[in-house]
Amino acid sequence: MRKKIEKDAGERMVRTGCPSHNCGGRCLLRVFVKDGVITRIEGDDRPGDTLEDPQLRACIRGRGYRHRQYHPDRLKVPMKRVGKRGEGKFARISWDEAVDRVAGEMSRVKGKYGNSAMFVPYGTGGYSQITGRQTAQRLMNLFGGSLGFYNSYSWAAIAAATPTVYGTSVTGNQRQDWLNSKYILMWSWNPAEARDGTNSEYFIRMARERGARTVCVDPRMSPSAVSLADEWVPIRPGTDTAMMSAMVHVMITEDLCDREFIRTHCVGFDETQMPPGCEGEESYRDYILGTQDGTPKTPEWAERITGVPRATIARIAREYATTKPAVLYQGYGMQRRAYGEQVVRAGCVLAAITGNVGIPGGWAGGMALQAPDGGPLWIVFPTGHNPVKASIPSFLWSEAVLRGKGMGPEDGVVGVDRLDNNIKLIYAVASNCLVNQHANINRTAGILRDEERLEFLVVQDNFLTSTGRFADILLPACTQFETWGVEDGWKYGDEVLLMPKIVEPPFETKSDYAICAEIARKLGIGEAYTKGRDERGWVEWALDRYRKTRFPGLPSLDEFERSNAGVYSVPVTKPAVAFEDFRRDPVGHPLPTPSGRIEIFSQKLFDLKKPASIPAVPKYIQEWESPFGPEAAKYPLQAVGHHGLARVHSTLDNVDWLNEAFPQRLFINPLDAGPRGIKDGEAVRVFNERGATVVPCRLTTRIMPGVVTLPQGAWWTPDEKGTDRRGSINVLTSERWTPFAFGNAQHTIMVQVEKAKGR
Ligand SMILES: Nc1nc2c(c(=O)[nH]1)N[C@H]1C(S)=C(S)[C@@H](COP(=O)(O)OP(=O)(O)OC[C@H]3O[C@@H](n4cnc5c(=O)[nH]c(N)nc54)[C@H](O)[C@@H]3O)O[C@H]1N2
Ligand SMILES: Nc1nc2c(c(=O)[nH]1)N[C@H]1C(S)=C(S)[C@@H](COP(=O)(O)OP(=O)(O)OC[C@H]3O[C@@H](n4cnc5c(=O)[nH]c(N)nc54)[C@H](O)[C@@H]3O)O[C@H]1N2
Ligand code: SF4
Ligand SMILES: [Mo]
Repeated sequence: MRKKIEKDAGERMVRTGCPSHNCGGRCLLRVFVKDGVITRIEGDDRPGDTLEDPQLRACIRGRGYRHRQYHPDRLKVPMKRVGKRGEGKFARISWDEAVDRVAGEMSRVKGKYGNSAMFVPYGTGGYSQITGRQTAQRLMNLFGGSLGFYNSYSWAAIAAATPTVYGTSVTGNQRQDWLNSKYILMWSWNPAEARDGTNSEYFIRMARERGARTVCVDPRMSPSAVSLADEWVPIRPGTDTAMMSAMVHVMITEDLCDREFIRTHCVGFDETQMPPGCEGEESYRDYILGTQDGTPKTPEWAERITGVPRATIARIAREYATTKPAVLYQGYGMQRRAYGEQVVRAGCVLAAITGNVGIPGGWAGGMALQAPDGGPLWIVFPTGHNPVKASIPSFLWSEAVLRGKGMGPEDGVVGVDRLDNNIKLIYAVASNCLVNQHANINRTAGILRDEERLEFLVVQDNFLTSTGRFADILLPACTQFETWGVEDGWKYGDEVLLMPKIVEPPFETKSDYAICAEIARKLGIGEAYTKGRDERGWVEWALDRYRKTRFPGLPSLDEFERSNAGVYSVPVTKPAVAFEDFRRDPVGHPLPTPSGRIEIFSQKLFDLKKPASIPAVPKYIQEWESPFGPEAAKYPLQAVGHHGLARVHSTLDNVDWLNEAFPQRLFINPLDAGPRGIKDGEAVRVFNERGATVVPCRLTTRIMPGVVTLPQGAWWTPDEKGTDRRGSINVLTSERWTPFAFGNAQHTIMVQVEKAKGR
């Protein structure tokens, strides 16, 4: 059947990287085109699918992409706001007028306030190098710069906490090495649903076939728990550090730690190895045994907090400590939470004290960028130098709109002592992070509505998103099938995927690059912006870079295009193992930490003198919204907004196929639904003091009692009373950030659920 389609007269097939939009993967698609229209999308067909170089098999989102590509609601022409900001009323304008207006506002704001009043926010929709936010960042940088940001909505706590233990985030072995493992703890990790590198779930499956036992620790019986795990351990969200601490308690009392490795490779485990000047301070062992605080972190203690039976905790501790080599993989859900730094550090410490660091089949935990050099994610479209030195944590942009001037280190500001401006102009490209994906939508919408506070907002997207509704100028970007791009792996793998322009941009849409280049021309910096290159020219530039720095065998762009291979990959024959040298010779190959060793006790954190929120050893700290706090009286249920299969964040929420397969639902346990009189499929109202959403529910024992979940990313759709009608989790989430990383803690919230009145 497939062959027949391929042979259709006039039809051509193009292999390309999936547009993917920060979906956690990078897959190969075969796109069939007839008469300038995409008619069908299929997956990787490369022969010789091996463990060393597996096919990059597409998921339903990539395969169903046609219904995004040809969606009737695509933005077609430039528009300007005609109603009040946020009302969503727009009128068509010409490209000339749109470009004039954006360039004019950039010049005005620069003249009145200076460059530091402008901002290009976090936004991950365009991930093919020559698309997305970096095109606007280059424009800004050439125009004198804009307020910068650091960290991400994905990995803030894990990326900040991992180096406090290891001095680096490159703590991951290449994934083929999982096949050497005998025991894999998938902690808050769900690669069968929330992709974490194309093929991660495949390698886990292969490891199991070779005898590894796999355990999933997650409040949800996630698709990974169902399809990849031998055991599901439901855990109360935000309490993982308590379970990990109790596991250490078992290991200490039953003498299961790798004492020799601790002695030679770690600091701060016990009183014999405290950093100079900290000799009398609480060591990790002290914390676990309760020598100073009087609370031994026993499995009994942890059972009350985590809901995991003490016997299970003790058994998992024994299994992990004795079945070697073992992997404790940390997903990002557990760190997108209050005090998310602690669980990351605790997981790394477990790996260290069991001696699983630096050995084949082991795993150091934490951020786990791919050894030996951090893997992909390291060449991007050149945004150039940002002359504005100030930078804020990505999540704190709304604070910088409200009260930027004067914000300093206590708000995570780096590069300057204090910000000299509030944000006055935002240029959002491929970002729904101003509204939909940011926390506390009702609050954020209020901030954005104020036209005196934020003076100008330009949004560049494929659709009229909830962020777009607040735009003063809306610019229609074409999709990634309609321009040139290039991709590397998301986090793992050694591939380069070519994304040739497959069809023409429809209506008046243009590529992100072309739009920014026009604005640059208007501002008199057109030449500097393009350097004479078009989108294809920049792809050629990127391939040259990859060839020089990582992939000497990478073909030229012409060859690559002619071959229609779509992907260039380097087989992994000997998977790299992080910290191998350090393991062998800790003195000759010290870690880039202050002590050169694995820092179970961090003097750097100790010196911050915030022991209650940033302790020097990893500790369980009750979250600021918790079933154990007073807030639970009104809002007794913990709510998580997990990353579901149907979407990439808010992208693809409007695709009918995906909606049909995975309708937006609140997942709730029958034990919580029953007393509330809620039946399966009924509409429920989920609310707290920040907002409310009405959405149908799914009763399921695949989520533990006391916890509900609503897949993140549904488009905020408020009714006339302000109640969201689509199940958008961020009407409920909090803008409060984590203490050390200044990261988003969007998974930490308490809510109440009731039967919806009326419809
Ligand atoms: N299908 C799909 N895949 C994606 C994405 C997508 O939008 N859709 N997004 C991609 C991106 S950008 C990212 S950053 C990653 C995100 O990847 P993650 O952040 O790892 O994804 P989450 O779904 O937030 O969390 C993973 C799991 O942790 C569980 N969890 C939540 N809180 C806790 C907790 O306190 N303890 C424990 N033990 N488990 C907890 C959730 O139930 C979930 O099953 O995914 C990538 N992959
Ligand atoms: N409650 C809660 N909130 C979360 C999370 C969570 O777990 N829970 N996860 C967080 C995480 S990990 C992330 S990464 C963020 C993601 O947040 P965002 O980076 O904002 O991602 P999306 O919501 O997918 O929005 C991307 C936008 O880019 C547009 N787009 C796609 N391709 C292109 C293109 O080529 N050009 C242009 N101009 N536009 C394009 C899409 O239409 C879409 O509107 O969300 C965060 N928000
Ligand atoms: S995992 Fe991502 S890159 Fe792969 S097909 Fe799905 S959406 Fe595309
Ligand atoms: Mo993310």
